[in-house]
Amino acid sequence: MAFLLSLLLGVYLAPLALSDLIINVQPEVISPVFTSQLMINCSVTNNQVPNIDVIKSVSLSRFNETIKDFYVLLSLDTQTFNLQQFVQFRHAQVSFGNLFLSLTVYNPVQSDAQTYRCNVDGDNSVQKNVPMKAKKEVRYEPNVTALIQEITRLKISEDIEKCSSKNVELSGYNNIRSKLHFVGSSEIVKELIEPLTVKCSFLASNDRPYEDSVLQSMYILHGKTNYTSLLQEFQKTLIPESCRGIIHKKERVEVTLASGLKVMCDTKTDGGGWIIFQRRINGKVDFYRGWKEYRDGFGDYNIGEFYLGNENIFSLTSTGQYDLRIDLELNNKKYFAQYENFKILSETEKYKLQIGDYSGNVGYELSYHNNMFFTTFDRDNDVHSGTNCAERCSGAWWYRSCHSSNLNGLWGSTSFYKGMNWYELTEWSNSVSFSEMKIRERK
Ligand SMILES: [Ca+2]
Repeated sequence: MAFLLSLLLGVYLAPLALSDLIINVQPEVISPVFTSQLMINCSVTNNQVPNIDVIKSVSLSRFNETIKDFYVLLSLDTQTFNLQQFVQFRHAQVSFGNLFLSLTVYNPVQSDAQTYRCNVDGDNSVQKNVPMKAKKEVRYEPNVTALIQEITRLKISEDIEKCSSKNVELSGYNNIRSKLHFVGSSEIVKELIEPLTVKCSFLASNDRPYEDSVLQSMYILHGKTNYTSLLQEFQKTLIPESCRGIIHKKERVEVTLASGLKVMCDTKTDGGGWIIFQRRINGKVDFYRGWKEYRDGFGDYNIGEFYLGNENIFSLTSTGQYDLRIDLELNNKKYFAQYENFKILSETEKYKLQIGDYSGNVGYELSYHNNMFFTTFDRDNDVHSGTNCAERCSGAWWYRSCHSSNLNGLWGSTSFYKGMNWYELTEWSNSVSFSEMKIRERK
């Protein structure tokens, strides 16, 4: 039925379709940098034009500013197919056929940006040499911004299918100054004046070091998009979702995530990409605190000691699968424990700890605390009746009855049960001298 309908429509519409003289220019705007060719095409549709029965010639003219008139570039005698060329182009190609004429100018210059005109000349039953004209203007865009220059450089240096490994620095924008290290593939979808698209994987870095990031792909548009809005796009893309992909020469770097949460990333350990949520390196921050502070977080990135807050840890781990890594030091030796599938539940579930399989070299001293609630001196959620373990152990933890690890305990303490204990390493009467607890989303 649909076929029949379209057939009927086609038959019905065909006589209504207007035959015409058409002029096409591609592109309509030329620029010294991007335009490698300009094509002007004259054609007559359906082999006829109104009021002309016999077409005798098709010609192409161009406006000349000096004489303020059109002058003929090419003329085709449609009876003999004899083509006359009145102007010699340095780099151009002419093609013609049954009632069409086409001129392609390579590397057009500013003087090629003019109004072009197609002429058809012929006879009808009452009149001879009836003219018909169609005009189109080619405009010139000399304004090449710094960015477009960079794109051009990129375009020149690239390997059509592959992005070059050359570093490309976007200049002219003080806050960004991104360096693009292209490693992926690139595709220029449409060049010239059409929006230009470059698609690549690359590492971008800028003056705000924590926003260094690896980007998977990127689209650069120019033409109707102006410079500023393009760079805002840039900026937006540079805000990371997590510590994954943050590449930086500093091993610990503060990053504001897309969620607005400011975190410290471990960019080095086991390939980096870790969000650190607990860090103790110098004892300058008091970790003996209550429920609300452990919920919301405390400490200072500049001092280097902090707890990111249970609410934040819950938010982060409530979507996706995370590994937990604990890095410890004692007597200048480094140790680590790692757990798969780490998460903590919400506040209504008392930030219950959930961890999976252990690996590492310092013992699974957190396993004892699996499925325990978080306890602070002002919120006793442990299973030790008659005792608040946080109070007894001078910390805040997922205490059971009470602990085999106590990394929020007293800095440097050798008092039984109260220090930063990790039983296999310190037993209950010594403290580690460095602690970092960090999470990384599984790929
Ligand atoms: Ca208790």
